Amino acid sequence: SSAVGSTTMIARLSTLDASFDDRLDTLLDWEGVSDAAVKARVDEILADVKKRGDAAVIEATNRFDRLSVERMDELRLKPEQLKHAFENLPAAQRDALASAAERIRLYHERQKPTSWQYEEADGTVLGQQVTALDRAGIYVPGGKAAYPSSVLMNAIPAHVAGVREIVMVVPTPDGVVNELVLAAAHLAGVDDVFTIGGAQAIAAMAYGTDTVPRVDKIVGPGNIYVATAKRAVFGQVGIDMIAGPSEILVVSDGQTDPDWLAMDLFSQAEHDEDAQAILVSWDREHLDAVSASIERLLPTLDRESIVRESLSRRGALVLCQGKTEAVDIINRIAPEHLELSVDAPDTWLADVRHAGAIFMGRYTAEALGDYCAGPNHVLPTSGTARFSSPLGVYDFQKRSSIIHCSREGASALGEIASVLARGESLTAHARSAEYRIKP
Ligand code: HSO
Ligand code: ZN
Repeated sequence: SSAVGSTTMIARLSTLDASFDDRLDTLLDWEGVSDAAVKARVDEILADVKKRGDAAVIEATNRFDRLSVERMDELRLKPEQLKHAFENLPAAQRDALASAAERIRLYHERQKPTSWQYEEADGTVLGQQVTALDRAGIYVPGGKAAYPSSVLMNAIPAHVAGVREIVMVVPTPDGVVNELVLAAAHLAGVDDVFTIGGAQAIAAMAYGTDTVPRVDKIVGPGNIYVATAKRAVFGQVGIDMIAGPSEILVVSDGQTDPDWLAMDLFSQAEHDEDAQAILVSWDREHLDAVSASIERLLPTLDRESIVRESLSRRGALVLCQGKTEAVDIINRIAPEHLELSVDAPDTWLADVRHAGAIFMGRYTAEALGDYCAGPNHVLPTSGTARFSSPLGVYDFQKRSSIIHCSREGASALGEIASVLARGESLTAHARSAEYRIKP
């Protein structure tokens, strides 16, 4: 490899190295959040909120967020406050947020599944009816990880799905409110906002208190306390997923500007030190060029130290032998975000089996999808794209089966059911079915 490449702190891998598989596995290895001490503390908070409701929520909030409130209505925002936050944004922010919201809404409208029915020859009708959840709860982290874009991405699909009531919780440590988050909540159709966070907020939404309504599903990212609490209440309520650190895999054919690719890698790496950014190409000189761009651009970044840490811990520039190997790597990683920075990316699509979101061609920076292209940015991480999908309208709906037998149909099914029921020695089933058999 070149001299330029060797000065980079980002790992250089080649599929020809004997150690390639092991090194890639080590890079990908991510231990999900679980910590016995955290679990014990979270269980305590959950039990306290379950037992004492609002009083426990108020106490925990005062303690963790350094507040001194006495009543729950001090921790509740009115719809007018959300509207006010939106209207008072600088015009550029307001317009950008509104166009992002509109595009996200349009995209998710397409996802609405339809109810369906079909009729058999004897008049029996079978089908499926789709209904929305009554109440969804959206967790929004406080502090530096409070992304207004994530408010849109979590709440808009719920709204489009037809959820009757969308509750949002967002902690305000030291009483600091994030106006952009409130503005996004206004645009996304959030009904009720409570300024609470942590395990106490998850407990309040899962069990309900005198003030906080009990929800049917909780979505949204949070710290280890929030993730642990979500895991613990799962079953009582639905949850979306337990997200791992953000990841991007870029595949380049060598024809994209190396500076663009370096910045695409940075854009994920700047989320946090555990984020993962990997570039794969079969063009060695191109990898050298991207490596040089990384070195040159790194000192210009606002979040340089986070990016450096992320790239040196979990980043890699991978030299492969061609398209087939690149596709193998994609499907093995099952990345949250995949950029296909190649000519004719459409010809790759059929081979990509596992990826949360696929960004096609040189112009489609992941950042465009993170904010405003339309698709959701809540995506399966840590290889879970093998079995799960982006957050969407379907996460806020459920399906009921419909069976409507005609006289004839019931008779025909009665014959079958009777035999099967007797085989299971469930004779009340059998007799119930037999009553419907026409003499
Ligand atoms: N890339 C993040 C989403 C996000 N980016 C929010 C910027 N703001 C999800 O992986
Ligand atoms: Zn991002």
